[in-house]
Amino acid sequence: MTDIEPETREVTEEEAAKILAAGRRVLLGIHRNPDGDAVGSALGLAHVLRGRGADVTCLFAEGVPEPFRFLAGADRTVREVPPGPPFDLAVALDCGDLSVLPKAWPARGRWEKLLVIDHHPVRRPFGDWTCRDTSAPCVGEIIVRLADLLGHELDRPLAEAAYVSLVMDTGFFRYPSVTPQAFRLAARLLEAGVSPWKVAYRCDEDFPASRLTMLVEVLATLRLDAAGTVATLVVAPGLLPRLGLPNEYLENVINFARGIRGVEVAAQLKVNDEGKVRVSLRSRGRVDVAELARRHGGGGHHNAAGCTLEPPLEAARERLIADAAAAIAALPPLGPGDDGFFDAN
Ligand SMILES: [Mn+2]
Repeated sequence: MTDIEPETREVTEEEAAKILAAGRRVLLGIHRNPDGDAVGSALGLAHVLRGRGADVTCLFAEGVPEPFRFLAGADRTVREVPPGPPFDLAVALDCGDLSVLPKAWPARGRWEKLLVIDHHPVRRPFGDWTCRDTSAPCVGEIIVRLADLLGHELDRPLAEAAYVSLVMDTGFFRYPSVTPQAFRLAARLLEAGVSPWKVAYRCDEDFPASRLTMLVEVLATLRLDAAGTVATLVVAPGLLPRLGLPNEYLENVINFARGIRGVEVAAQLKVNDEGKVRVSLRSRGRVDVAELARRHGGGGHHNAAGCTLEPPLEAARERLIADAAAAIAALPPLGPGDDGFFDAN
């Protein structure tokens, strides 16, 4: 899909709710390499719209990642859009850029209007309308507010989906994106029947043994550069298929690299299905890795971002290390008594 919409109009949540309320045949889509927020926000919104009688197609081109398959509606997603009349409304969730939509996303013509619901700071908004709250820790939070506006009672299927969004995008309430409002939302979700241990267990503590084999192999690729301020990890080509392990189990492995004392920027590189080098970036807080990612056509948040580089992998690694080292060198020096801890959203 190449039809970027320069005429994107920012809409309020009230307007977005009206747009959603008018949708009869609705297509929901999420970004590639879907994470818990993408999955939770899409399944939560699908549940709300179906409750209103809309005909909802939930496009998960890569299927539902194993840890999130317990969510209601996970079994009603499709990998490609079935033939049929055009959708009157398409909704893209948790997508900061057009390029993160999957290849299976249909071109305009299969849908009439596109609403983007997102929380990423962006440079190139797309779609006919965007409903964006960069202060929301997850898109799931926006979905709950939209459900409130639509008069949908916060029931357990919606609450569980939103809770998955919330915990997965905040690292279980770790990150600076966590606000008092996020905890108020969490309280409402628990009151609606969410079991925090069930979600933590399904999402984080229920994996095949081969995940640990993968961890051993990936962590063995650790390289520290720029006086120990840049850490890189590489996922060897073919590693995951060899172990029979889906992509989602790579999630958060990079945090081990970021956690090394002295590291400001961590990067994890992996050759994707198209032969490009997919890079995940994490910052301890002083460096804006979203800015680093944008330089290579990617994007994300201050502390967590991603981009795609040309192969070969080792050359991409060197380029990234040089970029990250330059960004770190440009940081203002630490003041006396400053240990470098930085709390930025
Ligand atoms: Mn998100």
